[in-house]
Amino acid sequence: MPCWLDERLHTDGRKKMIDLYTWTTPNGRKVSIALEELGLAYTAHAIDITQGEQHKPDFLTVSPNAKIPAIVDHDNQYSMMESGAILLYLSEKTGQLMPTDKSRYWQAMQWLMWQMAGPGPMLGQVHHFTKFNPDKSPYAQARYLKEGQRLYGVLDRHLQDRQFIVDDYSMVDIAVWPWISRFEWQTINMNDYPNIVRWYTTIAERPAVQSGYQVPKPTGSIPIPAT
Ligand SMILES: N[C@@H](CCC(=O)N[C@@H](CS)C(=O)NCC(=O)O)C(=O)O
Repeated sequence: MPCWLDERLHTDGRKKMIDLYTWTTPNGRKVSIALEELGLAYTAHAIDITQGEQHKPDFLTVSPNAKIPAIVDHDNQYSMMESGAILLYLSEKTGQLMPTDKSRYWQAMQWLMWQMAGPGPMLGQVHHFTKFNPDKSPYAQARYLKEGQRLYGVLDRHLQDRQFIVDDYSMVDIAVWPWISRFEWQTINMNDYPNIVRWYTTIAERPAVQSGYQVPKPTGSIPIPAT
């Protein structure tokens, strides 16, 4: 059973260690997938960002920037926003999913920062200008799609001779993967990125990814490119 589907309390009455505040988006799924991979018991709270719930005062005490995801760890009362920081925190807490070798660690950090500064915000703009903008803006649509395609190209070349982004499967793959899972919204032709398809479909088969993808509510199966 996925960790988040359990009752809020353990059978002995203890409160679960981590509260996760999230929605069915790439940044939210990074953290639910990481929690599933690590097997940490958590309670998922849906913050429906389409209804403005991210602006409610209670949520702002956990996430002052009014965005999901955020966590509270009842082990130490840490409260954190920003998905990259949360992934690094969970890795340090458990000693898993980041390289231990120093040079590999910094390689991983480099690609994590790339995700946070590149695919995250840029593909987010692609979603808005190609899918949601009711007025259509050819300039904005072309600008962000071109940058999105460029970032796909960077990742595809990097994966040419690697199974995962840095050595073994890590927080870096977990950070990038949910953004690629929106390739249909992004109107990306996955046939142009065969190394990404191989990497993406391998990760999509992981049970923890399949569970974490459906948090905080089921949204249908993971999109798989028809190549
Ligand atoms: N840099 C932040 C970005 C978080 C973010 O943009 N979250 C989006 C959902 S993916 C959100 O909460 N949007 C609501 C809003 O902008 O009002 C992170 O990685 O956690």
